[in-house]
This record gives sequence, structure tokens and C-alpha cells, in this order.
Amino acid sequence: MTDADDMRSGTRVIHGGQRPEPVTGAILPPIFTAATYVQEAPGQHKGFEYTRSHNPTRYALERKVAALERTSVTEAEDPSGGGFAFASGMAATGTVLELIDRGDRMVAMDDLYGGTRRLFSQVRQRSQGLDVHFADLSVNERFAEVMTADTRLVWVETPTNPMMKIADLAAIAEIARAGNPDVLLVCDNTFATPLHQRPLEHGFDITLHSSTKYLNGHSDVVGGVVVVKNAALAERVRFLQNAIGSVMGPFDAYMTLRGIKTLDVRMERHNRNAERISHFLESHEAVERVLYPGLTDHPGHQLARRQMDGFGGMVTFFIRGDLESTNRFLGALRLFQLAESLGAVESLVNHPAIMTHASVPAATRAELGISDSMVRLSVGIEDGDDLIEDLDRALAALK
Ligand code: P1T
Repeated sequence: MTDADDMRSGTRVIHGGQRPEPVTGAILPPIFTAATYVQEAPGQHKGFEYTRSHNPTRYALERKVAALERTSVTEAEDPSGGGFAFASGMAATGTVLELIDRGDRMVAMDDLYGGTRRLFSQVRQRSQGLDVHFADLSVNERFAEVMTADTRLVWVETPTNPMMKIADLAAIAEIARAGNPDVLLVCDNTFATPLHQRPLEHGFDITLHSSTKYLNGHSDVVGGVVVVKNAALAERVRFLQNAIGSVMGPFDAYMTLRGIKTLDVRMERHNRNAERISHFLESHEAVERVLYPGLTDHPGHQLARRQMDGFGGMVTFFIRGDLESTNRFLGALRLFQLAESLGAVESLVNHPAIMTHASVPAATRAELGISDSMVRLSVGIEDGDDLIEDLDRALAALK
């Protein structure tokens, strides 16, 4: 029996949702590659008809992430316990948007992964007529101003990508339900991971991950996972996952299952390295400002202490200088590789204005503070001394 409710997260990453394979007793779920399953008579089968609809390897991953997010959905209510895996984080996001209807009003955090904002404002505003209102949801008063009785969905990221804003999930849930008791509350929990933050415990309906990032953690799979709070929502998302079909393949599910087992030990090192690096950068003369929720001068620091069990591995900072000096810094790094994505064992550096957030209109980037001298670090799990030496050397190149 491995599904005990009282397991801590560090045990859940290994045992959550997992059980020996029933035919052979294999300790791990095999990679079930079959596209289809043989039926004894029409409609007579073992619960598996076609892999888009049901796949045992995908189920194993879905159950594990559902267990980590502490959903109340049971396997008796839903075969994968309220978790749903998709081909990418964007596929997961797109499927969740299908829960609301043509022309509906939604409110979203102003600072979001560039691709999420692009899907909202450049695709679904046109194709679904969604009426999207962006606001700074790290300020409860801003949210209260835009939350109306006809708002059907609220989309939060916290910490946000790349400004590291922290939103108060419990306060947002309270304000939102006072405005419309039936509003759907969605939190993109990619930066925090379920080890540090569990939105369902704060009254949210849906928590979502780009599992490409920390959950898998090894830069070798693109994927997304959604976990819902109750059986009624599970039924709706299960229908959409199958009807739309942007599902995660069995090999990717297996790889992610393998990666997730070390999530707890990886996060410990990510946190430690990022905390050290944020202090190092803060005291460096070539750095103008550091955004990391673990720093006491971060506006969301106290809230992050309450809401999260760790500050995470993402650090954003501003070089004292212009695009040219920022490029010089990026070019001088040796360990931090210049690449999009985040949350993997190797340290990455990203220039949001030109890379991950290039699709955000320049005026919006300026409003949000995503400038040419902004650098985002995904701090890996290498030896922290080597990482600090790498940053120190590259910052020295600015002199
Ligand atoms: O890349 P994909 O698996 O489709 O996930 C999209 C996504 C969703 N939500 C957040 C918070 C994200 O950061 C991402 C992807 N982000 C990057 C690729 C990046 O470098 O920021």
C-alpha cells in the first residue's frame, strides 16, 4: 500500500500513486506503447480502449502529481485520481481554457510566461472571443478592482515568470468567490512545484505545470500536467483531454516519472544555490537589482514565507548597463548556458526581452519592467561555489 494520505512530499515523489504492475509485479510501470487494447466483445474491456483516452504509464504519472498536489479526488472517482498529463505546458493551458465558453470574461496576472500571454491575447481572444483582463494580481486591491460577477476564470502565476511577483492565493480565492462563487481559479504552479506550494490547499480549483521544468528536471522531455480539486472538475477535464487529444505520450510519461522521484532532493539544492546566488548578486556593484522571494527586501517575501515551503531556484536580476553590457555578461558565462526553459539540473541563463518574452508587446514589457538589462537565471544543482565563480567572472567582464 503506497497511497497513504499521511505521506510527506519527499516520500510521495517516490511512492505517490505508484504500485507494482499487476501482471508481473514489476516495481515500476512499464512503458505501455500500445495505441489500442483488444476488446472481448464490443464495449467489453479492462478499462482501456485507446491510448489517447487511457494509458497505464500516463496514469501512473498523473496519479503521482495528483498526490503531490493533495487533490481530494480519489481513484474511485477518477481513474488517474484527478491528474491529467499533456504534450506540453501550453497544451495543458489550452485545454484548461476550453472549460469556459466563447466570449467569456477572464482575469489574468499581468506578468506571465510569454507563451501563456501569447495564447490568451493572440490566439484565444481571436478564436474564442475571450475577454481577457490583465492586472497585477500580486496586489489584492488591483485584483478586487477587476474581479467582476461575470468573470468566469482567473489565471495566476506565482512566483511569476520573469518578475518573480508573489500573489496571495488564499486572498485571491476569497475575493474571487465573493465576486462570483462559480469562478474557476487556476494557478500555474511551475515555478514553485507542489513541494513548495499547493494551490488547491488555498482554495484554487486547478493547478497546472509545465512538467518540462522542475517535475521532469532533466531538459529531456516537454510536457504539462493539470490537477483538479474535485470529481466534477475531473470529469470535465477528462472529457476535454480525450476530446482535444493533446495528451502526453507514454515514453515522455515514463521519463517524467523517473525525473520526479528526485524532485525533493533536487529542490533542496536548487533552493540553497539560488539563495546564495541572490545574496552574492545583491552585494555586487555591477548589479542594479535582484528579484528573489527569499530576499527580505522582496515585496512578497513575508507572503512567500507563509505560502511556500521554499523560495525556489529562479533568480531574476538587472545588470547596471544597457543591452550591449548585458550581452557581454551573457557571452562571458561558461557554466550558465544561454537557453530558454528552466527547472533542470543544469544552470541556464535567459534574456527574457529577446528570448522567452519576445512575443509580449514592447510597450507591455516596458510597463512590466522586462528591460534589456534583465537577466533570468534558472539556478541548477551544480556545486554552488562553481556557479558563483562563473557569475563573478562574467560580471568582472563588465568593468
Ligand atoms: O514549454 P511548455 O512545456 O509548453 O510550458 C509553457 C510554460 C507554462 N508556464 C510557465 C510558467 C512556463 O515557464 C512555461 C514555459 N516557460 C519557458 C519555456 C521559459 O523559459 O520560461
